[in-house]
Amino acid sequence: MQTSSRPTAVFTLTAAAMLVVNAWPAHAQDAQVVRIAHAGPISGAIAHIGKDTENGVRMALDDLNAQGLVIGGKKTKFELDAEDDAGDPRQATAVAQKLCDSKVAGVVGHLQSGTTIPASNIYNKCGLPHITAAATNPDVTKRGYNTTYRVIANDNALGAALATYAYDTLKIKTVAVIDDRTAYGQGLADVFKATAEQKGVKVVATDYTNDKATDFTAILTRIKSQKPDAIFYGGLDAQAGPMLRQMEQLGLGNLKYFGGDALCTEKLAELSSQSANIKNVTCATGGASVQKMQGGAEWKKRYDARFPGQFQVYSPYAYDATFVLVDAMKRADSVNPKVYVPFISKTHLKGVTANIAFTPKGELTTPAITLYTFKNKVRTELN
Ligand code: ABU
Repeated sequence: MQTSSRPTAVFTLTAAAMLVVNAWPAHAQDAQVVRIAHAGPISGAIAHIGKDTENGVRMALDDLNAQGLVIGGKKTKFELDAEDDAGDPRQATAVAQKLCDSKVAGVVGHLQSGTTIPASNIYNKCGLPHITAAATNPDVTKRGYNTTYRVIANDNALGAALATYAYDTLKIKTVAVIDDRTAYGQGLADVFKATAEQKGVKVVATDYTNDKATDFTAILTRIKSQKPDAIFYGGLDAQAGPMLRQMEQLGLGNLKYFGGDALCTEKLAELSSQSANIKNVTCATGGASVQKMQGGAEWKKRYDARFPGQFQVYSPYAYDATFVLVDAMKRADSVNPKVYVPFISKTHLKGVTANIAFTPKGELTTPAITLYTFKNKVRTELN
């Protein structure tokens, strides 16, 4: 507001109130608070993964606030709006609507494919951009919404890399495939199966569970009779942990075990009750290992100091996703989604995880994959 428009000596009640507002120091009038949301499961069986991802956003907002950014001529302070979708598609759409209505400036989320896909329709309708740091089903970006982006490799890359390693390196000839019937688990299992079969691996059994199950003895007993070399599991660490333990108990501790990023967590050994079977795991994540990320080692040191023992997988991607949103705001010189959304597709950002640029559909232009196993019960990079 221009100084010349300030009232000076008019003593009606309205004018007096205006005087108070306009008497604020100029720098305070030029400040704005911008809310960025994280949406993911902060309760339930994979709350540890959701919390890690939320931590990434929190750390990014602290770092951005330390920069004292001025956007649209206003000193900008970012605040986190932390939302729990409990890993439930219906709760996720309710969260998405709430974030649209409350006019946050952008969203990092959701974490799971089954929550991200329905939520993305709502964000697109209200023009609110969201960037997932974790949901890997290819369908997340299939509709080509200009409000949906992903900063991690998708399941086409993860499933194919795992099947190729199983056949080419570990010489697996037969495999049993289990999935949890989620958009992620089923989709990843389908890609693994298709690539494995193409290579000549025989799929001797397919079976299903769900993302709440804890007892897999019936499935594993059925699979045992087929004598596979390996099991592929499309699902989360909350199921993979007990499954690995039960495999050992049923005499299947000699089988190789494959899975994607959602079971490739620091917590898998603990969830398997420290099963010796964890050494048979090969899992894949959709990016470089944190030690090999361009800013990873220094970033991880800061993360561990701030959130001791909480690192799982996705926090560096969530950190970068937050920076992608704010980088677009800076280039647009606006925190209004309607103004800055078109700038996201033109991102060229040197992130912690990688140099980030997007395809027209909102996927990374150069996604990477890393394979891991567990040595001495610690997640250890293979390639
Ligand atoms: N990418 C693993 C996280 C779970 C999901 O995509 O559903």
